[in-house]
Amino acid sequence: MASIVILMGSNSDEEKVAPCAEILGRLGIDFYLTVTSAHRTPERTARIVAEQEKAGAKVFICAAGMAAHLAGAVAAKTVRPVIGIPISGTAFGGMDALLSTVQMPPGFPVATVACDKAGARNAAWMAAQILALGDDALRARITAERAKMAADVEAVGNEMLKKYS
Ligand code: RP5
Repeated sequence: MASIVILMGSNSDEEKVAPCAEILGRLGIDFYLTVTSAHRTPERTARIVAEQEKAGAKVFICAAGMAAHLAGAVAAKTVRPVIGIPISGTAFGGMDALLSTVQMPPGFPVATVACDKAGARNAAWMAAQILALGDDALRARITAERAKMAADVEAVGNEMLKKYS
């Protein structure tokens, strides 16, 4: 059973979504990852949401570019939290996907993160934090990862001090 479902609109999104999977793996969280499109395969999208919700999925993460309706289409089919990652790569530099993902009608929220890899990373952290509401061991792992990030900043800060003093 996968706690998290990661969906992307096309395999052309894979490289930008990969950091999401990498972080969930590092945190020891099971995930289900596949390609499905709000427009090209609407029935497949609805079927995956129903099947994965039945199998125990708790959070859906959806990445799409252009007229990015995948997260919204998933939000229409579940009351589980849906996190949206807008993917850039068009003449509009991701603004099209950002607005398509974030501008949901009231009652059907999509928690929208930044575009591309930065957003993919935060989608993983946000999903993990949601799961950690009911999982103390996971919360401890997230806290430990934050301590590592703080130590890394401390280390590079000290390097800079040495370099410029
Ligand atoms: C979106 O259209 C996908 O999420 C992708 O970002 C974009 C282009 O898809 P491809 O034409 O590369 O398959 O639906």
